[in-house]
Amino acid sequence: MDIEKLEALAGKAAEPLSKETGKIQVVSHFDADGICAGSIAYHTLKLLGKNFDIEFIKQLEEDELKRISVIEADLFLFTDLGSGQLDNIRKYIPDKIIVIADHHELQGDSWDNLYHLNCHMAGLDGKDEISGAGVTYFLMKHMTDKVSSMIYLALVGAAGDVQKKDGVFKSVNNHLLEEALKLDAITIKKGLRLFGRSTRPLHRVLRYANEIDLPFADDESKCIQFLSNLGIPMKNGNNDWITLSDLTGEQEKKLATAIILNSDVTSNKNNIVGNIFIIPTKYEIREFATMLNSCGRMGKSIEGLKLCLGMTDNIETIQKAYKRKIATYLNLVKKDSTMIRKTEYVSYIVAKDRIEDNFIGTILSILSNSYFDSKICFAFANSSNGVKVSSRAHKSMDGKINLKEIVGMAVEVTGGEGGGHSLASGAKIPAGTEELFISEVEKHIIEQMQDTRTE
Ligand SMILES: [Mn+2]
Repeated sequence: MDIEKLEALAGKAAEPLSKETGKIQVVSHFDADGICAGSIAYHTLKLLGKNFDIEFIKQLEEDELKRISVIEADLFLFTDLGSGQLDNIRKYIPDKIIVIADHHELQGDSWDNLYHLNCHMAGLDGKDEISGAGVTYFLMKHMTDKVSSMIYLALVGAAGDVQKKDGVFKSVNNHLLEEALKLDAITIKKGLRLFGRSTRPLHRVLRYANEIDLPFADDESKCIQFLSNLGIPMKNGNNDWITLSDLTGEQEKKLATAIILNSDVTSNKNNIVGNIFIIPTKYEIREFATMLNSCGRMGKSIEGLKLCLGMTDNIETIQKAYKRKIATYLNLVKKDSTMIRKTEYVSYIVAKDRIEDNFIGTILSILSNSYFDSKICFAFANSSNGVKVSSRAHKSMDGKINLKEIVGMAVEVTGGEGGGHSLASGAKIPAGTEELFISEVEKHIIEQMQDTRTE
C-alpha cells in the first residue's frame, strides 16, 4: 500500500489550489461518492475563504465539457471524475489550471496546466482500495488539517462505490477507517448487519433483507408478528415505525438470536451479526450512501451536499419519491417482457424511453440480484443525447469476464464512450445502436467465456 506516494502526489496537486485567489469551479460526480468528494472539497474551500462554485454532473462527456468550458473560472477542480477524459478536458479547457482528484482509470496524456491526483498513479487500485471521496480527502488534507472532521465521508464514498466487501474495507480505505475511529468520526458497534438501520421500519427490514432467509419474510404481517412475539414494540417514542437503530442493545441481541434460529439456511449465520459503522449524523454508512445516491438520481445532489455538511437533515420527501419511482420501474420490467432479451450468458433490458437513464443502473442492479438468472446483465435506456448502457456481472465472474473491456470493444463499433470496472461498466452510445451493441457484446462474451473454459 503506497500511501506515502499518494500523499506526495496530493501535495503537488494541492499547490495551485492553495495559491488560487481567483474563481474556482468545482465539478463533481452526482453519485454518493461524488457528492462526498464534492462535500469534502466544499468544506475545505469554504474554510479557506476561497471564491468558488460547485456543481454535480452525471457524466463528464464532450457536451458537458463544452458547457463547462465557458464557465468563468480561473481554476477547475474535478472530483470523482476527470481522469478518464483527459484529452477532452485539455481540448476544451486548454488555458485554465485543471486539478483532478479521481480514482477512475487514467485515459489520455498529461499537459502543463494539469495537476492530477489519481490513486492509480500511486499504484493503488481505484476499484476497491480508495474512492473518489478518499482521493479528494488526501488532496484537501494538504490544504488544511481541519478537513479531518470530514474523514468519514471518504468512507461513505467508498461504501457508495461498493468498495466495502462483506463488511470489510481494505487497503487505504481501511487506513482511513482507522484514522476515522481515532478521531471519533466513525463509531463501530456490534449489531445486526441488515440494510436500512435507521431509514426502514424494522418489519420491512426483515421483509426485504437479502442477508437473511426467514421462511415467512414475504408476508409482512408475519414479520410484525415475529417482532411482537419477541416483545419488540412496533412504534417508537415519536409514534413512528420502530427502526433497528431504535432498539436497545438487549433487544437487538434477542432479535439476532431469533433470526438465526428461524432462518432456513445456516450459512449466513456468522455474517448477520458484525461491525456496524456509524457516522456522526447517526446513520450507518451504507444507508447514508444510498440516501446520497437517491438525491443525485432525483436531480437533487445539492440536497445531498447539504446533508453531508449538516445543513439539513430532512430529505424524506426526496427519499419517498425515489422509492416510488424504483418500485414503478421494477414493476414495469417484470410486467413487460418485450423489454427483456435473454441469450446463453446474458440478460438484456432494452428500455428505450420507458425507464429514465438516471435509474437504469439501479434497476439493473436490483434485478440482476433478485430477478434474472444470468450472471451477466446489460440494460439500455434513452438519454438526452444517446443511449445509456449499464452492465453488471455477478462476483463469481471476477477474473472470468471483463465488462470494461467488452463495453470498450463494443463502443469501438457503435461509437460513443465507455468506462467502469470489470464487474460493473457503463457507456453512452449513439441513439438506436442497441442491437449493434448487443451483437458485439455477444461476440466478446462468448470469446471470454470460452477462454476461461479452456484455461
Ligand atoms: Mn467514485
